[in-house]
Amino acid sequence: MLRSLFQKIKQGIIRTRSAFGSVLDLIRGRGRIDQDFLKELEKRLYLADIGGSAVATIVDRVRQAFLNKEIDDNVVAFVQSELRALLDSPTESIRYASAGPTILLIAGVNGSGKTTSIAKLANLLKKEGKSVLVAACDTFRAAAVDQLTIWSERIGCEIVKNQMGADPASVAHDACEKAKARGLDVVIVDTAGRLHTQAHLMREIEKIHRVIGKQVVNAPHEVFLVLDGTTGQNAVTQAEMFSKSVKCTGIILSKLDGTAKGGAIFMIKQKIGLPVKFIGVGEGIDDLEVFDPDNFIKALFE
Ligand SMILES: Nc1nc2c(ncn2[C@@H]2O[C@H](COP(=O)(O)OP(=O)(O)OP(=O)(O)O)[C@@H](O)[C@H]2O)c(=O)[nH]1
Ligand SMILES: [Mg+2]
Repeated sequence: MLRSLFQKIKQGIIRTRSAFGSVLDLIRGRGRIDQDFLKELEKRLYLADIGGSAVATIVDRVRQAFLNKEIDDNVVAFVQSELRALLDSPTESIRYASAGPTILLIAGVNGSGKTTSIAKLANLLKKEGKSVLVAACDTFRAAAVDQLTIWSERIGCEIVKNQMGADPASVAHDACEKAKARGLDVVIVDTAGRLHTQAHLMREIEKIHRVIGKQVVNAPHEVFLVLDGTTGQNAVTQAEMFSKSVKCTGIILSKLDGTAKGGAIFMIKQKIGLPVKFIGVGEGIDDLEVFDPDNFIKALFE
């Protein structure tokens, strides 16, 4: 089971792995740690999209460790542990309510992968034996409600929805009511894509947040920002902007399967300080993984 999960992550980040493979090739093929080697290391780490400041830190540390004779043959292990240090220690993937339903609010820009990630997450939680309700609070487009309806039927989870154009906060309200009345475990709230510059839409999500908070104590228990992994550094900028309006508690990094820019995961922690909780590695219902930093690093270099 564990092994197959690891294989899946490896497969899911195959293009990012090739970017890191070039770092590995360099280290394995090196003569000695000299100026040329450090320059080339810097270049290849940079191309792996881990971000300028992280690259500088790592290259400095390798230089220093070599001068102090802390490393010799174990450069790969050293670089790996430096990369690992840039990520969080593993946390609970979801902070659950101590009593009553746990409410997860999902936010992000247009097309980042919110609805698909919600379906995958609902599926994952359902497999763990939890009762899940999804709330179709993207009432902006009829197709958005349809998309979530189809997923909910496929997964076999509850859905609360209304017509297109209905007040998203009222859908969120009804979803919380239903979850309380029925004793459901988790509510996942879908929202329309928005940019932080769209003030009215930001006010709308703040309202959803407020209404949920009135319905359920301490809710929403998590606000996950869905970032499109294929956008690399842009994802970081997006997150910085977004968190100015809505207080997010974690990141779902989607579409890692389609990109060589998965190194951006290192920047997210440094620049935004939010933990990556889940990674999306495909369009299928099972293509969401709890983000495990140790496995991620291992997969990058294997
Ligand atoms: N390859 C791949 N595709 C993904 C992943 N997650 C989402 N997608 C695709 O990205 C596209 C957009 O996904 P949605 O879930 O509709 O995105 P959204 O954020 O809900 O979009 P809006 O509601 O329009 O803002 C779809 O074609 C998904 O199949 C992933 O992890 N890997
Ligand atoms: Mg959507």
